[in-house]
Amino acid sequence: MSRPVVFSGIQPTGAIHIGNYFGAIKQWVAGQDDAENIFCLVDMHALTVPQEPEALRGQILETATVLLAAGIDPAKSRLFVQSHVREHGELAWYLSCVASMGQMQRMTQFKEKSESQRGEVRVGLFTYPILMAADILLYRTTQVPVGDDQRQHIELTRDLAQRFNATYGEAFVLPEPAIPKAGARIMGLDDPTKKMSKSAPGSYHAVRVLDSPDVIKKTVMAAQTDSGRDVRADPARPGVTNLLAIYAAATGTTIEAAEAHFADARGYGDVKKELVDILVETLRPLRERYAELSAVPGTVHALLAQGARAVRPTARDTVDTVKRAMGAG
Ligand code: AQP
Repeated sequence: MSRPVVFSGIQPTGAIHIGNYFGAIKQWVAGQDDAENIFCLVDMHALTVPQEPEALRGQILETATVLLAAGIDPAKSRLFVQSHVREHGELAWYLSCVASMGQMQRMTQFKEKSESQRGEVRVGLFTYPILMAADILLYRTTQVPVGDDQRQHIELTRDLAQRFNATYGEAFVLPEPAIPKAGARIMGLDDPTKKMSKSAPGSYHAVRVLDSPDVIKKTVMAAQTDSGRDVRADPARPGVTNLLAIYAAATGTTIEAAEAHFADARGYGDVKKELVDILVETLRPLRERYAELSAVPGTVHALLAQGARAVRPTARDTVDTVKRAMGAG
């Protein structure tokens, strides 16, 4: 039996926060021995909304360094930048000649994302799911860990692969969506009704994984909670529920265990203080490793180049198969 091939992407759209870390990166690091893992910094996806070029370049390097510092091991997994492997864009074109407008117009995330765009909406935002399908299909991926918001895109990927295989002959493996193991959904600290997000404004919105202990303290102590004292998870009290979720994620326990732990707390202040200490200690090794990696210029770029070289033959082979099957070239 060959090992599963797992493709995961992350957008270099801002500083990595504890939502990305507990919800995704920690799981990615832990699963490196279970599958053939491909981790892709999807910079071309980031460009579907306006980006400042210098900032984007910096964020690509920072995100890659954070992933390595968090424990993504280039000896076990592939880590590379999407735009370094030109087959992503190439396959996206061929797939866009298979996808129908009707199919694309049914993508609900486009409707949501385009509404939040001030000014004009780019065509790339509309065709984004085709590029995502290309990312996945290039590597004969068998599993894609995704949250609910991405399910429809995996369905589209499967539909495109099926349609292609039926029309032109077997070229693609059909991927399955995989529910990430206990991936906590962390909410914004300034507004616990909204998902913690890299691109959300406000310095008190998120704890970023590279924040200093001092900044972590300020951010957590300022977290929005209600006026109660009872430390219990409750949909009517999203602030304290979020603090408990972060505590559970950081300590590797459940929300119920977190509630039991804080049963004698004198109020939310106690929870916040303990959470500060735990987050500072949990993130300390990552911060230290980040500083080590950054101290040797060129290290991360070299690892990213190595990752791109390692995945490229498979990507090229897939695109050549597709071109041949369609009669191009
Ligand atoms: N708040 C969150 N809680 C748990 N998991 C989260 N992830 C993101 N936010 C949370 C997970 O992190 C991985 C990488 O995310 P992404 O860069 O592909 O896109 P995203 O979900 O759009 O992340 P952000 O932080 O919200 O970025 P922006 O602001 O650019 O949209 C994914 O596995 C995601 O589930």
